[in-house]
Amino acid sequence: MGILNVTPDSFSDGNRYSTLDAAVARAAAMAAEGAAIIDVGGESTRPGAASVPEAEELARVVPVIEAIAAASDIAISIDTSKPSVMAAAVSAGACIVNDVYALRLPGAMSRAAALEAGVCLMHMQGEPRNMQEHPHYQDVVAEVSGFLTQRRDACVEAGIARDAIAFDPGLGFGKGLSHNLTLLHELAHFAALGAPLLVGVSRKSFIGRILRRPVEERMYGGLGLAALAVMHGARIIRTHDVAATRDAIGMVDAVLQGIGH
Ligand code: 7PJ
Repeated sequence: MGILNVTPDSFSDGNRYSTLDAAVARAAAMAAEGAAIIDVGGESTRPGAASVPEAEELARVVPVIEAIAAASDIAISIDTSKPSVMAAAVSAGACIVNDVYALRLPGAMSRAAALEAGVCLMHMQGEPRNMQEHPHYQDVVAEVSGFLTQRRDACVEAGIARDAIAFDPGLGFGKGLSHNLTLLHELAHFAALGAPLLVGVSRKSFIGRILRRPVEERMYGGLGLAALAVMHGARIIRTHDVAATRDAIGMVDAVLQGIGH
């Protein structure tokens, strides 16, 4: 899953048309590098980020999704928590709803069910504005997996197909360093919950804390974790660095598949 952030700061000059062109070109480049899914996001969920008004989020993501869908048949996911954005994105050509709130906002779950989209349920403690202030768990693996399976049960109850649901432990979302490392160490537990497991570590700050690297120097650390995640059963890796990630996980996959024997 290649990350396509469509926020004014992610493409240099902030002009809507050049931003659209740049976003579509970036999606095409990630597809050529071997992405299977393009994850389009118009609201930053980084720690401390403010929320974006609905009209602004729609204006950012809908034209980009329409343009990608017109140019290719790659799967498109929409990284949003707002029911209206989910609906507009699916109308524009997205087929997956990737929600860091796991469909907890009012109306989100029923909307996702009505859209018949795939959904990714991610765990987050708190909300982006304050989630890194005091992350706290008794047993992070049990609490995150309990949350995900409860959300899945609620989704199935709401009419979402069980096999349309993926899980994500939400690395960096209301987690301290030791929580992130524990979740990665215990990933096989999440893979065994019976939903495809999505993992996003690309450029995240806990990599920077361990390796003492600024954001632009975290790719190798992320590749190590992507390989670890696939080794322990992850099926989807969300990344900014598609070509490098494909090679890293391609080798892990070859070992797991026993290619060459
Ligand atoms: C994730 C995400 C993630 C899923 C972001 C960033 C912050 N969606 N959206 N999983 N992260 N499913 O890329 O650093 O880890 S935005």
